[in-house]
Amino acid sequence: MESSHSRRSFLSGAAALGAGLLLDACQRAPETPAEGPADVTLRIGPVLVDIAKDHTISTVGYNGSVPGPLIRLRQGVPATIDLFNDTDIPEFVHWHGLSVPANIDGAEEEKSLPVPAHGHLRYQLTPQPAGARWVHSHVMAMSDVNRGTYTGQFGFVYVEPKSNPGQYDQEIFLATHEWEPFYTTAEMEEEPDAEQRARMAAQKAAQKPDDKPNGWEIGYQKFTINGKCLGFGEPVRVKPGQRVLFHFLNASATENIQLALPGHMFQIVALDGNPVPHPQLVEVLELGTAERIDAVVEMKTPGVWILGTPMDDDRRDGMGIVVEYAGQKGQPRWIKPQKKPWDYAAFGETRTLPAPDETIPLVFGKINGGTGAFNHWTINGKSYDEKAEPRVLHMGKRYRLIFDNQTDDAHPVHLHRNSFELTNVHGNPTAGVLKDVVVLKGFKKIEADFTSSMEGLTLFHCHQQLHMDYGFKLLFNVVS
Ligand SMILES: [Cu+2]
Repeated sequence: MESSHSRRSFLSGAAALGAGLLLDACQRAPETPAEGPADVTLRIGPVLVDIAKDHTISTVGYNGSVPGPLIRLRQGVPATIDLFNDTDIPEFVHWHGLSVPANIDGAEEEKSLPVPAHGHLRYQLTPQPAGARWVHSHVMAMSDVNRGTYTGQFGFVYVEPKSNPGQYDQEIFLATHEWEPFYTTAEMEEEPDAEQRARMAAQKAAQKPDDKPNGWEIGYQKFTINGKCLGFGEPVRVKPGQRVLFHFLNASATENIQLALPGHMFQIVALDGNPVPHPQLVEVLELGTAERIDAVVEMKTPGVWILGTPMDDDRRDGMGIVVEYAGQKGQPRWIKPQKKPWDYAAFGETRTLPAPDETIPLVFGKINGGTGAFNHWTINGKSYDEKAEPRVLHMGKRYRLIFDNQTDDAHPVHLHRNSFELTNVHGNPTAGVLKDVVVLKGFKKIEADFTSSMEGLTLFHCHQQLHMDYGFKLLFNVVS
């Protein structure tokens, strides 16, 4: 799925379609023919992925490939979507980062239409906003690490803007994913800063003797970019002097990652598909689960390089891809990058934002599961309860979400069907950075504003699958 400026053939009919088609959820048996060809067809089914030499993963994917096909849509141009499910379980196909009605957003909590087991679902979708979006399974996995985002059900959705600046010579889509998950008691924590250390010590001091220890975490055996371990797939082929636009997607179920390309800097132009006010040059990218980064790299250090994670073990287990300049040979090189904290606010601007109409504090908590069990997660003291009434929000009102992480874990939190504007990151005011996922590191606070222009159920949750499955969800209902 690397590159291609041309649109895929299955989209050729998109422009010709009128906007008059209504939602048509046939949900009939697959043998019932759909009327007219669809612009996008996704078939959910078993797939074998050759991730390395003599190493094949058996999973579920879209259209027999992992990642699924690159879906190019045009901003504001309605597209007919056909979803087929060749598996034995109902699926939800979530359009991540797109503003679509709740019934086609692909989340059970929002009462979206499922793709029935061995069934079919057809509807029309108007792609908004432009930029790097993606599609993935949104089923709960709970203790079954062969479901939901642990599988190969993910793919890029690129919504082409009405006008494209196109300041690049080559466009490359790269999606990371991990395989062969296992339960572990090891916590993968970054080195804490002074504030985090103090908060951890205070939390430890407040522990009672009968408090349970940390429950299960997830580890992985294999790491891939575009379904291949480092060195197994085709390299990214570049020429000296080229400007290459990389679209990165962290399609992990649970991991927040870093990526670097020795000898090169990333000019970050968009976060979660949205252009940033202040593009910055960075050496190391940081992507929480479900985040996207668009970055331009000037190819001016000829050689054969590893674009990969700075985590030596994970890179050895596959997290990387070779970048090869034309005419260059030899072993791909890796140089450890400098450590520098990731700062969303570096891409923002200083501008006074309108005061919100309402402020919504969201305090994240953890209830340790204990040995051999799962931790539970809370928002404002409560785990998700499907019987609880959703919190009512009003269309057109500006809401300020105050994410307050009172745990030592990092949480990539996601709001469905909307983008939010970061207004404060770790105490520093900012503006202009629009995202749909933001990572709350241990004990950190971030504020973000959003104004919903669409009514209906809107899910907020941690994108770490294990956290989402065990309570880290909250449902809003936007009314006019
Ligand atoms: Cu989380």
